[in-house]
Amino acid sequence: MTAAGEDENVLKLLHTADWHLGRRFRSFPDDRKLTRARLDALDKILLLAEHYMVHAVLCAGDLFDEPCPAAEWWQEVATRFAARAWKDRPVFLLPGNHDPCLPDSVWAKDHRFRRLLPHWVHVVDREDFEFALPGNAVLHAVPCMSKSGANDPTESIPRREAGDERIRIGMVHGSTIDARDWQVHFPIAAEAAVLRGLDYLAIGDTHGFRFVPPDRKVPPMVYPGTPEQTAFDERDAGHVAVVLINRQRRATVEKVRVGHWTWEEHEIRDLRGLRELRDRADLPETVVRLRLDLRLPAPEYEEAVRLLDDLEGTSAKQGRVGVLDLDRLGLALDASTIDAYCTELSGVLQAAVHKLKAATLQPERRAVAERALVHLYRLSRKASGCA
Ligand SMILES: [Mn+2]
Repeated sequence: MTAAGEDENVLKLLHTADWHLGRRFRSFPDDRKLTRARLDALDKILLLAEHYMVHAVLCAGDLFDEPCPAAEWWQEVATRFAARAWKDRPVFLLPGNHDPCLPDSVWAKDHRFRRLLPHWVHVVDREDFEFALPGNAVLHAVPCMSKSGANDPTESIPRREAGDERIRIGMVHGSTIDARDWQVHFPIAAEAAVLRGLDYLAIGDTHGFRFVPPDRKVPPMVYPGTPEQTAFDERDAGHVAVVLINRQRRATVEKVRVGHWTWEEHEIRDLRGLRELRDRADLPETVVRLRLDLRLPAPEYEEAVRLLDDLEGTSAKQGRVGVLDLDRLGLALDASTIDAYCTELSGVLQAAVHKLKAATLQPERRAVAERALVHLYRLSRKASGCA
């Protein structure tokens, strides 16, 4: 039996990080969809905060991709905050290593961004930042003041004093010891939450949702990861953490999906794989890197080209994939059987087929020769009346 009210949550937080607003994705032909999606994620986060009726929103750094982002980014952020009629739900914005609190940065006290923010949005612009939260709780947050550093930011958080029964929340940005990324900036000790006497430590930097260390859930040290994935190698990106803390100061963490885009890499080695990919219903919300290792006889080659056009789109029609990084060079014509498909051509053109077939064996001429053979194949099909 638990005493009445023991399990009641007295503090609810939404913890997010690594928005990377303004980031470009130049390897994609239409990268603006991904760039804009980052602001849409902010809207979803704010709606989620209302849905869960959290007491505060913690934004643990790298909110902008650089310390001096273009005006369109900070103006939009300010507009989106100002659109919420929040009074008793403070938001805390922490500068990270991508967007450190430099004198000329967006976080500077005299920057227009600061003046556009509603009064309940607080920029953590000093190392001894402290803020009282409901439920007899306190937030200690430590910003990045430079792009790199060797100090553990949690060392700036005071340890729990004897007799201090408050819920203590920390927020920092940096790498933890077990981070896969070994170019470590602002290293954070895996035991920091225990050492500082924190009941929850909100961290930012790593883009996948993660507990640190993975097997310790109390007190939790959490990376929510980026709300909208930024690269193919990120695991478990696209979330925020909703944190519920009860009277006994015990925090439970719920991982909540907010990301719109799913990122996938595919290496296709047969036509069936390409057909299956084309027929998937979730492609509009998917970022696909597609590599091909296909050598096909003329009819299948033609089908593969049609499938790739469906996926990528043409001038006349929208592609099925939301954002596609496609390298068609991995699609090759198997020219060994081409004669059998070119029987309707005139003698002159059949001679051309033979010459081109030989040319496909020379690496530097292969691509051009294959394209020409495909044209001749189409001609032959037309002549046979089945085009
Ligand atoms: Mn970072």
